[in-house]
Amino acid sequence: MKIKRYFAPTMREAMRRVREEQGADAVILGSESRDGGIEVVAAVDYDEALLQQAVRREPSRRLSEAPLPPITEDDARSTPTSESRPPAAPAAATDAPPSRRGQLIWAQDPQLKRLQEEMQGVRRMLSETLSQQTEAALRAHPQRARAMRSLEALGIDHELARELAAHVPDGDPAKHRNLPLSLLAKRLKTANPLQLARATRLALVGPTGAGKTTTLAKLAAKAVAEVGARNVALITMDGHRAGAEAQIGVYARLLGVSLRVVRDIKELRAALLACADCSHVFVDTAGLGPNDQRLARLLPELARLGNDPDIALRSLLVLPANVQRDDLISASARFAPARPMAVALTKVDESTRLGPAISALIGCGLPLAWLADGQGVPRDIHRARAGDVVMRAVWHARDARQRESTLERSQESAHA
Ligand SMILES: Nc1nc2c(ncn2[C@@H]2O[C@H](COP(=O)(O)OP(=O)(O)OP(=O)(O)O)[C@@H](O)[C@H]2O)c(=O)[nH]1
Ligand SMILES: [Mg+2]
Repeated sequence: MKIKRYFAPTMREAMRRVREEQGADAVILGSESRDGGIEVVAAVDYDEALLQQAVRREPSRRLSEAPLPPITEDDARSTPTSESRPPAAPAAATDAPPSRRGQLIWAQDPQLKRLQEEMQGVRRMLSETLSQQTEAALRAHPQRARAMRSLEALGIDHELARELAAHVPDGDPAKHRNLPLSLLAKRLKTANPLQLARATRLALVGPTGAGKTTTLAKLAAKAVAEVGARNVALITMDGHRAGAEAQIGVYARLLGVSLRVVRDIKELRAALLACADCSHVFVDTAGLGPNDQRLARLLPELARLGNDPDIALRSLLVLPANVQRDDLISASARFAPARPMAVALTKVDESTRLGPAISALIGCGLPLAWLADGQGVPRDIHRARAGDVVMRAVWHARDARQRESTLERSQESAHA
């Protein structure tokens, strides 16, 4: 570990010097205001075991020697308070032999916890101040303010709307009228058609009732139209819930394709190998609640089947558009262990505003592959194109506004 002290007139300048000399991996061990400037102690090749060993030698100095997480640009703008300022790590730590035995659990140290909470408070305060400043700057700029309003009217998340509106330049407002929408379309990732076409072994995962089985039937019907029923097979992992097997059984019969029911990942693997002659295989998974341990076990196992070259199973995350952005974000995090290649957004027809779903997709970074807008199989499914999705969001918002004003008018006339 190399420890070095930096003295600069401001924290920002000190951080710049640390980064210049020690690079982005430098860990800030402490900072202190003195002699009209800031002293920062930073280390590279930092080994927590070395530091902990030194701490065990001098228990009374334990907290003060605790390392802080790397400081961000935002933190660098703050001046350390006397309470949140740990002094530098001891030079003795540098020559201690590495050891991990009897490791101190830093996160459980109550004083360190308090320090972390203070740091988070400062960070929150800084980011709020910055966002208020940015907001004020945006509001003072009529075109950006208009852009923000138009994005928020679609249901786009406030932060994202602000970020996009900041790119609207000065000048002729008529020229930039559609710019916010095209900026939004650019941010929305859509699935690569080639990758989608190559994903011929596809498992549909997603929250309960999201539309997995219906979407599977739609995709299978498309495949049947392309390659014929003999080359398409369905597998379901949802054999135990009442009516689940019957539901997919109806689709299999209507499409004239084979259906296998499997109980676990081992049987799924065998079934996929048994379908080697089929060019397209679709796997339906059971709707399991967020706290169901079977879901936690299943998802990484599906991802592992993707690594097996004989199987190459891919996952498609099915998410309903008619729920809140936060629900979609938490669902995408919950299903991340399956490593989904893309998203099928269902129930678009039931969603009054598409902005929350678009914001969630941009937030989670998964590409959008399909839009489903009804129960019709296979009619109500469409390949997602960013421009079309944004235009649909505009129509939905317009319809929602019209419905709201009709409702207001009818309420007014009822009161008259
Ligand atoms: N309006 C509308 N309804 C849909 C859409 N997709 C699915 N549904 C309906 O949503 C309900 C649930 O669909 P399923 O396909 O059974 O959902 P699932 O994810 O398989 O459900 P579980 O297996 O119970 O988790 C059914 O009534 C579907 O007809 C859609 O795009 N629009
Ligand atoms: Mg289902």
